[in-house]
This record gives sequence, C-alpha cells and structure tokens, in this order.
Amino acid sequence: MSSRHCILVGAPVDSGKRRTGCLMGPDAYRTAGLAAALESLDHTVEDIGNVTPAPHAPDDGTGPLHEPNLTRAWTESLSEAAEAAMARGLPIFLGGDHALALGTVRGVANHAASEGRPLFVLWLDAHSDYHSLDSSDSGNLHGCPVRYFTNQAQFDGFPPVPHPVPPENVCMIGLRSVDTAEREAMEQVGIQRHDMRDIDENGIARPLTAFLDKVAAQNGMLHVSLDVDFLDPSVAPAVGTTVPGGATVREGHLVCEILHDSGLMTSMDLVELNPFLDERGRTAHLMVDLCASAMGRRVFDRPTRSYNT
Ligand code: 6HN
Ligand code: MN
Ligand code: MN
Ligand code: MN
Repeated sequence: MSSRHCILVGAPVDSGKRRTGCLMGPDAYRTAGLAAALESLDHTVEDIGNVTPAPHAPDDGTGPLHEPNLTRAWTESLSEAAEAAMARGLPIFLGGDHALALGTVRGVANHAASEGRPLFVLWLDAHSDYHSLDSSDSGNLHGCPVRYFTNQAQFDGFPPVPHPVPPENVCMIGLRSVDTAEREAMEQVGIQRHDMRDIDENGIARPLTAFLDKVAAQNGMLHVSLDVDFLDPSVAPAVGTTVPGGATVREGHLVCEILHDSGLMTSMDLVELNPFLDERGRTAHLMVDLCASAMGRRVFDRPTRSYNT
C-alpha cells in the first residue's frame, strides 16, 4: 500500500452495553502511540479529535434496550463523520464499543455508493453482533450492528440505512459466541462466517484470502471492524466480553499483514477496548501494533499475491 492519509476519528461510544469504560478507548490509542506508528510507515495522520453524539432526548432507563436514545444519537453523528472522512482519506475509528459500527458502516456505505462501488465488511470478532432489537436478550446495542447495516430487521427509531451492505459482502472471522437467535437469523442469509474451529482446521489465511479475492474481483471498498475480543483474552484482557479460545497474536498480525498486502482496506474500526480493564496498556499497544501491521509494518518485503491486477 502506498502512502495514505489516515484520519483518526475518536468515537468514545459507551452506550452499547452496561459495563462502562470504552469511552477511554480513543485516548488509550493516542497514548499508545497510534499516530506516531502510522507516521513511521510514511502515512500522513490527521487526528480530528472525538466525535460527539447528536442532540437527543435522555434515556429514561425503562424498556428492554440499554440507552437507545444515546446510541441512536451516536449513530447519526458517526455516520456523518464517517461519510465525510471517507471523502478525504482512510478513516480509523477509535472506539468505543461496537455500537459505533451502526454509524461508521452506515456512513462508509453512503460514501461507497457515491463512488458507485460495492462495500464489503470484514468482521473480526468472537461474536456475530447480529441481533435485532427484538432478539437481543441483553438489550445491549453493541450486539446489533451487523443486523442493522445489512438491513435485515427493522430498527425502529434508528435512521434508515440508505445503502445497506448485502449480507454476501460480509465475512466474519473468529466466532465462538453466537446466540441462538443470531445463528437462526444468519442461516437465512449469505454471510460468510468462520468460527474458531474453522480457523484451527484450515488456518486463518485461507478464508481471508478467499474473501479478499471476492472484494478485488468486484472492485469493492473494504471496511474492517476489529473487536478486541477477536483475540484471546490471555493476550488482550481489556474487554468486557472476553471469550476463551480466541485468535493468537500471530493470527491477528497475519490477518492484518495480508490485509495490507491486498491494498483493499479503505476504513477500519478499533472497538471494545476498555482501558479500565487493561494491564499496563498491553491491550492498547497490541491493537496499535495490529493497526500498524494493517497499514504496512513488516519485517521483510516479500512478493505478494496481486489483487486489483
Ligand atoms: N460485541 N451476543 C451478546 C449480546 O449481548 O448480544 C454479546 C454481544 C457482544 C458484542 O462483541 O461487540
Ligand atoms: Mn451505559
Ligand atoms: Mn463486537
Ligand atoms: Mn465481541
């Protein structure tokens, strides 16, 4: 990948679940040296600071959903920020919990449509985040973004998604905690889903490169959403929804290195980091290192598969 203009967009969303702390995520990434890491790879970096939620009525704490008004307000403002940043460079959204993807993917999809190109989404996560507002048992909206941006259910009160991502354009890797309602709903659509067993048996490169081949063949744009809990909790403890048996440090880097070599990634979310749960910043540093790999950090140059030929 040649030099890019990276736009750091702080998205301190903490309304997508009950346990708080993700609001500190953007500053943890800054403290861990994300901008300097990207600059050392010859990218230009612009940190636009933190987005704030659109005006909204306060949540009254009644009803099955946790903070729907605030999450809706984040969806509106992040969607706008994402669309604007896409027009100027490669946005990296510093979360914030995964509810931020309701907004970021909506906005990125608007931009892709304006370019007349299809959008693809790579979802790196222990969870499928495919709940509708009705199917969620927890009422936590960080478990809902994929269902929302693929337009597979009504999200009453949320802004409509003008350019939904087709389910066939979504690839999930790292799954090991999928609720029954999510599994049943996913069986109806063509999302590519790779659980940890799949990765154990086949390796992580194979499903990824198959997906990237598809993105390249359609001249697609690619949004990558990296949830901290994609990684094993032994190496990435700073997340509220740990699930054992996750990706190793090397599997994480390999995904990011292959992403870089593909030259296909056009935007990225770093989500669910809860610095309050971290150990001396190690998870924040690992996420920064993964982002650096996705943006070109490597030990040696190597001949790579060619995409977009
Ligand atoms: N995440 N499926 C669970 C729920 O509450 O809906 C967990 C969601 C986790 C959300 O990974 O961003
Ligand atoms: Mn809350
Ligand atoms: Mn998630
Ligand atoms: Mn997760």
